[in-house]
Amino acid sequence: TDIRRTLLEMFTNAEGEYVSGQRISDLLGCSRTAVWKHIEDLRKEGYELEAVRKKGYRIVTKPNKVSTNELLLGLHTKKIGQNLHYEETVESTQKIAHRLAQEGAVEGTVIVAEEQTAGRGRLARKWYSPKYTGVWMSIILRPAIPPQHAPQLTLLAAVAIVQAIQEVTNVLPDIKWPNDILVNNKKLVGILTEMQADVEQVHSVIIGVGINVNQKLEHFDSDIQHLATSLSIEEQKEVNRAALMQAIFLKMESLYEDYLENGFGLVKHLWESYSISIGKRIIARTLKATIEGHAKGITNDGVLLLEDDNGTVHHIHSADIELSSK
Ligand code: BTX
Repeated sequence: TDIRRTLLEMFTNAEGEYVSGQRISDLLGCSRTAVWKHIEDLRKEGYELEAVRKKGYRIVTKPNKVSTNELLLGLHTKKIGQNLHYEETVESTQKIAHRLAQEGAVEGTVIVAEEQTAGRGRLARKWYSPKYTGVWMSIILRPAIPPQHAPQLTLLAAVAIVQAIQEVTNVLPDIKWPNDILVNNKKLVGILTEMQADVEQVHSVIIGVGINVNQKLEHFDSDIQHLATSLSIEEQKEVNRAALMQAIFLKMESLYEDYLENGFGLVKHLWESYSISIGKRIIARTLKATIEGHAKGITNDGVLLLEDDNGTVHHIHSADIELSSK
């Protein structure tokens, strides 16, 4: 696989021009026959390679996949994304992440799939994850923090994703507490943070990220068509999923390093700056009650502070919120 990566790097640098078989075999230090075999392997992975006598090989199209090769090529993180588990079809990447975390997977391990057949949201809701159209991944972190701080990592992930989207596309998303990323009030991203912990200490935090990237409106199931959107709907062109994921890994790693060193301050500040709900009048529906009032901000634990009309400040740990029309 190292050889294959070098080969891909070579073709990528050639930017669609031919690379001669001789040059490849010199650079890889293997025979022309071995080169041909590696080319065949790449073809099996979905790369379309053209071979022309006396000119050599050139890459015509890359597969529309977020395979390990695509993700590792040019990835400049230290940890996040460096250990990758790639699958075509899974029930849920969260499920695999839980198992791998238990088995001792290193920090920064990412599980990515082209499709999820039982992708999940919060409270046992469903997350639609159709094939080749989105980013469906779970990231394993192992911060030495108490369990009640784990929600901070949801907010950290949200900030990293917004920044990455702004870098890779022209879309300017908003964050809705606690875990939604919206464009024009439609859901673009869902984040689901789960953890393995005892009372005092987190063992692992598993951040599940679902991003609608290249779906067209008609790809969405009818029950979410009115409330969902994708990057390509907003951009009106296809977006490279691997490039987006790489940008997320980079942003996330730098925020995470700062978080471990200096605490939640920077993430909190950035998160509040991207949030559409803070400073507004909102309605929060918790499992027990519906509360309307002014969203004052978030605490250091990522808890939403909601002041009702009697001046009572409620600490909201989990709820669905919407902007109030009053
Ligand atoms: P949530 O509970 O906030 O949102 C779930 C709700 O969002 C659903 O009830 C539905 O209304 C709507 N919805 C479902 N699918 C989509 C979609 N593709 N786009 C927009 N809206 C949708 C959000 O939960 C957390 C989702 C995390 C998903 C990731 S994907 C990788 C990882 N694996 C896994 O099983 N879950 C996470």
